[in-house]
Amino acid sequence: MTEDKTKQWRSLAEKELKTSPDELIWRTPEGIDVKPLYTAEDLATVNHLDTIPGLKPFVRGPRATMYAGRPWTIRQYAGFSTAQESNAFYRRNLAGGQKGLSVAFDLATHRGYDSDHPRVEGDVGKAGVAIDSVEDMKILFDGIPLREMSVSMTMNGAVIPILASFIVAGEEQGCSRAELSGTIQNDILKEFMVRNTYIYPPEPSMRIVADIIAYTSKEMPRFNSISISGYHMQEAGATLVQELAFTLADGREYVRAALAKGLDVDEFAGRLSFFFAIGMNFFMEAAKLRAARLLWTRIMEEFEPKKPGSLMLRTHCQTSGVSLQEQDPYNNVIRTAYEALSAVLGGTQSLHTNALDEAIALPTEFSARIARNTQLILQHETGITKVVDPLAGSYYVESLTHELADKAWALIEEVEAMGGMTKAVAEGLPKRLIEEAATLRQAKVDRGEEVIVGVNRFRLENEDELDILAIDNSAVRDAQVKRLQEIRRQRDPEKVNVTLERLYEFAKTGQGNLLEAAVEAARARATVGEISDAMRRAFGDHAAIPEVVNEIYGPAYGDDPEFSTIQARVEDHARKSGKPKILVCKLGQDGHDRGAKVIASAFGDIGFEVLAGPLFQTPEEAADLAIAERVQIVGMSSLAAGHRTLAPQLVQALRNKGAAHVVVVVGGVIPRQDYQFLLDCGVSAVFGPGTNVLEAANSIIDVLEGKRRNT
Ligand code: MLC
Ligand code: 5AD
Repeated sequence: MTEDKTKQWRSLAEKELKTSPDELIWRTPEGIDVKPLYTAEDLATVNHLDTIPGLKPFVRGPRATMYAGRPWTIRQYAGFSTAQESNAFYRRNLAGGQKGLSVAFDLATHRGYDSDHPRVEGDVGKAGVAIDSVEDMKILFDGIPLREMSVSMTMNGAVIPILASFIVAGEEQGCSRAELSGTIQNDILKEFMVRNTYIYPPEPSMRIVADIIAYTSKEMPRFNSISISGYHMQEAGATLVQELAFTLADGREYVRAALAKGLDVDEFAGRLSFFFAIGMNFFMEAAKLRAARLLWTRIMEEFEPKKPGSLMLRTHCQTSGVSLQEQDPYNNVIRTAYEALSAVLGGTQSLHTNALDEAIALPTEFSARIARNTQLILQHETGITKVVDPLAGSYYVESLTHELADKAWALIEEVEAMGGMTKAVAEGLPKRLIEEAATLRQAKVDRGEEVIVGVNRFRLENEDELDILAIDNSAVRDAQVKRLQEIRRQRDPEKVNVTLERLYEFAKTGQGNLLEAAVEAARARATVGEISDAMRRAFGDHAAIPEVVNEIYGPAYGDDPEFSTIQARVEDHARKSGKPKILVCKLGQDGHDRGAKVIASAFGDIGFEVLAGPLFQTPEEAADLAIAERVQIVGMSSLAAGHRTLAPQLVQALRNKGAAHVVVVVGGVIPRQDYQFLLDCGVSAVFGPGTNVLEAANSIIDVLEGKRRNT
């Protein structure tokens, strides 16, 4: 468009609007100003336009033919209860058109505890499948030929015992490790930042990552050694620029760790893979994937690989969990469909579409089918697979691709100036930035500035109850404990000891490959917990210090009377009865702490005295802390379904210790079906998904002032 035409457009627009079209500019959380009109002029400085798919810098896709040659892999992340139940679920899903597997493990497994460990009582079989040994792993893949099926395993903390058990299960199924195809997440840096299923301190954890890359690059040529993940950053509240930048900076750090092992870059780079979230900002998400490929090529060129495949970013995507809501849950099908379309327009290699009951529970047979069908319909009915990168050349999308890449690159350089991602993580930079973004967003949602249909606008008067998947975790635990006892009875203890000692020596001395040693231990039927403990002895446990950002939530309200009213109420309460003090705690192995952090931060701004408890407490430990710190309220945040076990235990622990006066409230992913149960157990209020923070603060003051016993 010529300058003249642009001028003409501005004047037309002004006439329509009766104000400047600049008023329509949308400033996104990324700090990108999205204009109402893009033209060829916006592409003048964009230099990636003349590229083709399959060739560097791969903006248009890693493959020449993309979905026209082979559609993306429909790979639904799933796992719950026992290995038998998950296996049956997988088989039904595969029969229904799913193409690859993606295993979700329970949190006990993630954190390297066997199911009979006292710290994991509320977690066994809840957020994923319980796997204690090779025997469980064999059941998990019973009747699923591992030679043919590519299997992703989301595992980071206990990555050594899990990958070792998988390798042995493959062998015992008659599939050599060289034939195994799939992906192991093995991305520890983002665990320290946002996901929190780490076990060991950062340094030995980075060695584990490098040992796995070294082992798989030599022994398992079809296996992706890592899935460098931004997904959890976005889930924790990161902007797309932060997600992009920190993920790629993590990738660069892993490449350096592998090179430090003496590997040649071309030996392993082609098997690095990525994982991104796809949220509701439709075009920007597609542009993000295009920008990610562009930037990864730029980063990898520094290492001067010879193989083109070493420059290529291949990724899995998952539609956004946080974008889905408890309220009016069928809306989630629509959200997920748009997000899936965006992922596909961005050129993902593999995709998980979330189920409509995401905000409440794990998928049921029904919700999993609808989620899967969302992809099947995209692949088979829309014609979208027939053309490669159909958004190429769009003024808007190309411009966004360029701008996201620029902004992310600046942040990557910032990380580099700090000495790389391990240092940036140790100094807490990414975590802080992400938590600030999360808190800011919560304020925007609470104020209604960001619209969520069915939650802060167009809310239903009455909601129908949804059938959800309930897991009886004591039954799962009993079954697991039985099998553990059987394994311990049948195995050769001498062999177990010898292999575990060898692993310990490798861990202690820095010599040898940890995965190689763990494969021997797993073959001797050492359990996930025992293999993890052998390394714990050498490495120790990592304990993070909880920090809370402040002055983000309050200022986002400016002088909005809604905020000042509750602030004044809390002040008034403080004058009469002392400043209300709340312990925000996380119990069990549930490390999803975005909600807890946002609450801690917002409540601080509102006028509460806030104490953020450490992760992974037992109910007893939280009660002790509450008493020692003389809090009036304990707010338990639960996102991993442990609330039915852990909340009553917390109430009981406080009572046993003579602190029945301490008010317990529970927030997070709590199905409505469980509210009455929790209230009957002595919980004073329950705050489900979509709760407005100011309303929650108000109800807590109500409870303290005896005006209300529950919500
Ligand atoms: C692909 N192929 C083609 C082609 N497209 N061949 C010819 N023409 C085309 N157009 C080939 C590829 O080269 C490859 O072979 C094979 O087909 C498979 O394609 P792919 O693109 O590699 O797909 P896939 O095997 O599905 O691998 C995708 C991946 C991988 C590289 C992104 O890492 C993956 O599956 N990741 C999934 C991760 C995951 O499920 N994570 C869940 C996280 S949930 P070859 O021989 O080259 O391999 C989570 C939540 C939580 O984290 O917190 O708990
Ligand atoms: N089964 C299916 N989906 C799961 N998720 C987490 N655990 C499971 C599971 N066991 C999905 C949810 C969540 C994201 C991290 O992964 O969508 O938001």
